Amino acid sequence: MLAILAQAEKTLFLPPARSTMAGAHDGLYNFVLWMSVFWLVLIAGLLVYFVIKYRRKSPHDKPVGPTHSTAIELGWTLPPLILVMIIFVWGFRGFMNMNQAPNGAYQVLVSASKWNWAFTYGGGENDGTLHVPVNTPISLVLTSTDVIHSFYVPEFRVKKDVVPGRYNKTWFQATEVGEYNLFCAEYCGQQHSQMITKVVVESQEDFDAYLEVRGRWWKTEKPVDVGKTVYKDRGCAQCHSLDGTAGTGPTWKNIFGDERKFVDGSTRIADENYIRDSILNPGNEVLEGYDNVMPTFQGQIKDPEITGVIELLKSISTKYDGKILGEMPADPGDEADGGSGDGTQAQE
Ligand code: HEC
Ligand SMILES: [Cu+2]
Repeated sequence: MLAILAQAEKTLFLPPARSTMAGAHDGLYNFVLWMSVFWLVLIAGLLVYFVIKYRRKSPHDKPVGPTHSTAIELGWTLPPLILVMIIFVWGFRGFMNMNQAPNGAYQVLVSASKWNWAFTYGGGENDGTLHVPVNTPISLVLTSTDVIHSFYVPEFRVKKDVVPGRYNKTWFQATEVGEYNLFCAEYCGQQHSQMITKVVVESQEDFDAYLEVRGRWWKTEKPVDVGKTVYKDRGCAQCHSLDGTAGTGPTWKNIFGDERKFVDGSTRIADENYIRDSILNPGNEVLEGYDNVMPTFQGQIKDPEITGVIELLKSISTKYDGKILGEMPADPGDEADGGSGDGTQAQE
């Protein structure tokens, strides 16, 4: 959190404007701000001036009541009316523009859940950070799997609620290559403040290359590393630790091969299918001592990613003594045990 604050460009007013919408947004904001300052100074100044000028100077000083003045009444009615109409028309046009993506905008599906973001692109590629090409209108279709979240990128001046059971829409067009913070701007539970990811704005070529890799990234990594990437990028790390520390969810250390106990009293050995079920239907078997708060990853996570998580869990469990996919041939020089962690159990 502090690191994010420190790296933000320091400015008294709005963060740097990095989308096509930001200019109009800031123009209206500054107009309202400076107009308010103008009236505040004028009115407060007149107030002080009148208090001094018309103060009661002696006990016999009796005020004369005000009389009617059409000119003054029109003077305090018409200019405010005109100013408010200017703000209304200006704001309404901006609002319509923010809600109407241009034709042909590139569409990204945004799925929010406690407490991470998932982005799905046209070819079914998905990721936990949002990549977009620069100078291209991006239309977002947003939905939530649990509670209300809100998609917020300050530099783009885009904020849209993400509501379960419906699709909200918004759009933006980034104007500069770079990385920007994406926040959840709707309090959504314990780890709301950690629900942060990045928007990576890149050239069209870099974006195409990114999508190409993203469509098959698990083929280029060992399953255990795929598992580690899933752990980080899909937000599993928000609730699960790898080192034995308990969090919102159980640690992943030493669960593979263990007998798990559920709130209804039943038990099950944590094998491959158990892990798969836990990820796709987390509500079916809720572990004893934990709340049923894990979001489902059905439709978001691909089979090779689940395999990756399974291999990762094997690699950090002393209760598992078998092979780890892709690990054995990878360390021929290492006399250890293929990564099961304690060096006593692998007998392959
Ligand atoms: C919001 C917190 C949260 C997030 C995010 C989360 N989980 Fe969980 N997870 C839990 C909780 C709580 C439990 C225990 C309750 C239950 O069984 O549903 C659990 C249980 C599990 C279990 C069973 C563990 C055991 O000890 O038997 C697995 C496997 C699992 N999660 C995998 C994942 C994966 C993979 C991800 C990321 C793709 C993930 N979880 C993301 C909270 C979370
Ligand atoms: Cu949220």
